[in-house]
Amino acid sequence: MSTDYRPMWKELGLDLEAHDALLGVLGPLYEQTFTRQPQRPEGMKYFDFVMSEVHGLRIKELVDARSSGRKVVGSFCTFVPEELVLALDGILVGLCAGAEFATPEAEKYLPRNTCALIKGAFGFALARVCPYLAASDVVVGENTCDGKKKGYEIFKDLVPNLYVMDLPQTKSAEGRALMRAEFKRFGTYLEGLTGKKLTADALKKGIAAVNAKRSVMHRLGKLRAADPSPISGLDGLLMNQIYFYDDPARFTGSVAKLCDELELRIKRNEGVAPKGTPRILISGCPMAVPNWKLPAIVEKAGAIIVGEESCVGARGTQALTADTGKTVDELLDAVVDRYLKIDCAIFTPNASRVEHVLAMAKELGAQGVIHYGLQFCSPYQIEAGPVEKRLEKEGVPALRIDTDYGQEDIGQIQTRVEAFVERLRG
Ligand code: BJ8
Repeated sequence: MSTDYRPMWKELGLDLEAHDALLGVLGPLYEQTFTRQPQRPEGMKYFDFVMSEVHGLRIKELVDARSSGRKVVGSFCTFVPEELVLALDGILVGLCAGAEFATPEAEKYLPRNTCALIKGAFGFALARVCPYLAASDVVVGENTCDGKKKGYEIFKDLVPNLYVMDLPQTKSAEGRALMRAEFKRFGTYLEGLTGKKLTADALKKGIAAVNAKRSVMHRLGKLRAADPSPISGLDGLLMNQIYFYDDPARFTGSVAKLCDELELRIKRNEGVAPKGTPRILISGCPMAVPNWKLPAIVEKAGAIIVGEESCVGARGTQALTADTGKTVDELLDAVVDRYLKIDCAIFTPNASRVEHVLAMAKELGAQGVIHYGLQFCSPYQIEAGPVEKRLEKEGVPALRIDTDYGQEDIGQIQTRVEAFVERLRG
C-alpha cells in the first residue's frame, strides 16, 4: 500500500495492532501463493493491485462514498440481492470470514464445533480487524444454515447494525413466497436507510449492473474450458473472490479485458500448464479471501483447477435476472426467481446442485471433482455423500476433502490430493 491508511483505520475503530498483524501475514501469503505462478496473464496485475489495496484504497472509496451520502451494505452470503442494493444507490461488500483470527475469542461465544467460516466472521468482528465490517452501515445476516442462523442471534450484540433476512429451506411455492416477502421487506428497509425510493428504472439499472458482472464471469468460466488452460485455478478463484469487493463496473471491465487476453492465449495455444494436465473441478463450501489452502495444494500437486461449483464461483454467479418487467413488482419477481435458482445445500431437496456439478465437469473437461467441505458444515458435508456417489456412477472420479482454515492437515491433504491426481492421470 502506497498511502498511510492508519488514520482512516483508526477512525473506523479498527484495532491497529491486530490489523497490522493480520496484514503482516496476508501480504506474504498472497505473494507466495499468487505472484510466483508461472505464465500468469498480464491482466492479473489489476487484480494483484486490488488485493494490495483491499484494506486500503477500496476502503477509502467506501468511506468517501459514505461521506457523499451513499450507504454500504455488508454481507456473508450470496443470497443478499445486490440488484436491490445498487438500485437504492448502495454498495454491497463481502465481509471477512475466510481466515482464522481471534479463534479463542470467537469460541467464547460459539461451540468449538462450529464451521470455520462462522468462527472466522466472529473472530474478525471481535478482534476489530475487518475494515469492511467497520465501514458497513448495515450488516445483513441470513437465515441459511443452523450455524449462521443461531450465530446471528449472538452476532447482533457484537455489531451495532445487524439486519436479519429470513430465507426458505425449500423451493416450493411457499418457499418462493417467503423469499418474495423478505426481498420486499429488504427493499423497504433499504429505502428507509438510504432515503431513496425503489423505482422500476433504478431496479432495472441495478439488474443490468449485476447481470453484466455475472455475464463476464460466465465468459471467463467458459474460457477455462480450454486445454491448455489459459489461467490457473488460483487466479480463477481470486477473481470470484474479488467479485465481492470491487466496484461492479470497474470489476466487469477488468475481467472483460482479461478475457480478451485469455482468448488470444487460447488462439495461440498458450496456457499456464501443459496441455493434458489433469483437470479438476472444485465443488462445495465457499472459499472466502484468503482461503486459498486447497487450490494451492491441488495446483502444487500438478493438476489444474478449471472451475468452482461454489458460492464464490459458479453457484454464486450462475443465473441472470430477467430485466423485462415494467413495474417494481414484476422486476422484484424476476429477482426472486433468479435467487431461488441458487442451489445452496441449505435447500431440501437440492437435486439441481449435483446436475450443475456434472454439467460443469463435462463442459469444462474436468476429469475429476474434489468436494470441499468445511468441518462442521452439515449441509455440505452431508450432501457430499450423494454428490460423490452420483459422480462416481457417471464415471467422474471424486475425492472428498473436509478441512478447516488451519495448517495442521496440509500434509495429509497433500498426500490424498496427489494420489487423486495420479488416479486421474491413469
Ligand atoms: S448461499 S453456501 S454463502 S449460506 S460453510 S456458514 S453453510 S456451516 S456459507 Fe453459504 Fe449463502 Fe449457502 Fe452460499 Fe453454514 Fe456451511 Fe458454514 Fe456456510
